[in-house]
Amino acid sequence: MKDILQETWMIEMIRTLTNMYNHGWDERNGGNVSMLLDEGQVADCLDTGKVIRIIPTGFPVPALAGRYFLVTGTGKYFKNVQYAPEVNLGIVRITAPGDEAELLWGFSDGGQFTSEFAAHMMSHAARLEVNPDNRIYMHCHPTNLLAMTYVHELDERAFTRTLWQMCTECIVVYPDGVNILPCMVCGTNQLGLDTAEKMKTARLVIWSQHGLSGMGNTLDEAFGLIETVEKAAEVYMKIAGLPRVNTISDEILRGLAERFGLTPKEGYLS
Ligand code: 2HA
Ligand code: ZN
Repeated sequence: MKDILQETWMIEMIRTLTNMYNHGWDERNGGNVSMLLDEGQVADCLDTGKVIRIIPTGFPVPALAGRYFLVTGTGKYFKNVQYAPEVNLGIVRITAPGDEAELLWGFSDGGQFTSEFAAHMMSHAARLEVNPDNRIYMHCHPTNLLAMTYVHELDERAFTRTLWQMCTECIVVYPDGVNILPCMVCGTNQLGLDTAEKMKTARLVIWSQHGLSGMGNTLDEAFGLIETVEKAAEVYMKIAGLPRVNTISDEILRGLAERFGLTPKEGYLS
C-alpha cells in the first residue's frame, strides 16, 4: 500500500486548499472542494472493502453510485488542512442507491463532508454528462466577486460582459461566461439542484451575496477560473465609481475568441 499523504493528488489538494486560504477566499470554515477519484487511485492506498462508517447524504445521486470523492469537511478551516489532513478531509464512496456515502478515510474526529455536499454531488453528476473528464468542484468566497454582486445587476449576460471587459484574458479563460443564482439559503438540496442545472452550461456559477463555484478537469483549472474571475471583479470594483473612458470592444472580444479558437456564449457579444 502506498502512503496516501504522499500521493500527488493528495498533495495537490492540500496545497490548493492552503493557497485558496492564502488568497483570502476562505475565511474561517468558508469554502469547500471535492475531487472525483478513480477506484485505482484509492485502491493504491486504501483497502476499499474497509468502510469506517456510513454518512447519509440526504438526497439521491444514482448517477454517482460507486464513485469515489476526496472532499473537505463541514466546519473545517482550509488553513488547518496542511497540518491535519486526516481530520479536515475525507474519502467517501457513494453507495448504489446514491443516497449514502461510505467513509473510507479521514474525518478522523468523527466529522463529515461539507454542508454543500448536495451542490457538489449534483453538479458532478450534471457536469460529467457534458464533460466526462470533469473531476473538480471548488467553492469559495472571493471578496471582490462578492462585492460585485451587491452593485452590479445580476443578469448573466450583463454580468459576464462586464467581467470579460475587465481584462483581455477573461473571454479566453471562460468563453462560456458565468451563470448566476440569486441569494439563497445555503447547504440545501434546492441550492444543489439549481447549481447543478447552471453547471450544465458554464463552469462557473455565482451564488449572489455568497460566493463562487468553479468546475474543471484539474484543481489548477478550477482554481484558475476562479482566480481570473476574481481578478476581473477586483478591476471592476476599482473602477466602478469612476467615469469610464475606455473599454474592450466587442470586436476585440470576438477577435480574442477567434485567435484562441473559442466560441463565446451565444448571443453575449453584439
Ligand atoms: O463551507 O462555504 O457555503 C462553508 C461554506 C458554505
Ligand atoms: Zn460558501
